[in-house]
Amino acid sequence: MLKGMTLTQFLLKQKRTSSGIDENIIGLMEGVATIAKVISREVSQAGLIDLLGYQGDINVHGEQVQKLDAFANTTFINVLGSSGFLTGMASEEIEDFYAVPEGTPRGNYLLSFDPLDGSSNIDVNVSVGSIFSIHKKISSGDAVSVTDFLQKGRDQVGAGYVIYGPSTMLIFSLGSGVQGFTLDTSIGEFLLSHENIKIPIKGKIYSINEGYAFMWEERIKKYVDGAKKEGKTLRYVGSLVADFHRNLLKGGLFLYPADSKNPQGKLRLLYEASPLAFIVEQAGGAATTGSQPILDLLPEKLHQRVPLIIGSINDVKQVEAC
Ligand code: AHM
Ligand code: MG
Repeated sequence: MLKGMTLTQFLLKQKRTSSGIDENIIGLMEGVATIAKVISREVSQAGLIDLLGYQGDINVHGEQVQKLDAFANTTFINVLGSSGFLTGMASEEIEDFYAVPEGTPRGNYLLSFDPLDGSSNIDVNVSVGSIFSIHKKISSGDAVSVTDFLQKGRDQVGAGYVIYGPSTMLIFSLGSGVQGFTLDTSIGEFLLSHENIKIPIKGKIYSINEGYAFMWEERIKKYVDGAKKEGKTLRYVGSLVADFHRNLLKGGLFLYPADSKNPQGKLRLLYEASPLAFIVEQAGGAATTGSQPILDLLPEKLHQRVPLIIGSINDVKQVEAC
């Protein structure tokens, strides 16, 4: 029973027992935790202070006001960009990848991230999240290249997300189970609250934007009709991390399939689908495009979109059977 451990204590313990965890991964995860605390602080004050303006607005101090997703993106780069653990970063908010400049300490890892997913929900005080994925650099030489980022999800060294909800939680896996830490704001520490998370093999919840039903392919219609007949409940926040997190703990299925408007799907492979697929498989669930496991896809470009069907293993199988 490790509950109550700080993140640092937990990572040091994992390092003693798992050969894949080195000081750089510990430093990287500590960096992610710092980023989570900074973004959490800003998000929690979003309704109070003038943070909701668009980029280009000027606040009362005469300073440029950043949208929160731009703020979150900058926080990732400021905290980890010169940490010495990374050679490059790829973000949903940046067109090209960020290469750690020459002369700045570099490490052997790459971080792909969505700094603030679901940010359209912030204005109405609905939970949002950050999602991240860690790979090892594979190209030779010092410079990072785009192929370093275009690795299969299965080759992730680790992945996770932060949910900014009633409490802030950091959920991650370094390849041996999924752990959940909750931020105790009174001491500023993430404490282990959800040890070795397992997703129920079958859930009662399905999560999909049913407004798009007229654009779905037949098998999605068939699955959703079946789910209703089985008496399942529809829960859809419209904020991926919130929808995924609920289903991870309670069991269920999240679907953002390809449809006639988005034939590639909407969600991004590198920063959304792949890290959550890593988490769900580590928790005993599954993630598919509908025809292939998400983790087996070899990305072709940084901002590639993908259909995503993710959650309890029997529910994923049920869609595949359609
Ligand atoms: P974003 O990356 O622009 O924030 O969009 C991703 C969000 C997810 O959080 C959510 O699952 C999805 O978009 C909801 O899309 P829709 O409004 O089409 O249902
Ligand atoms: Mg996103």
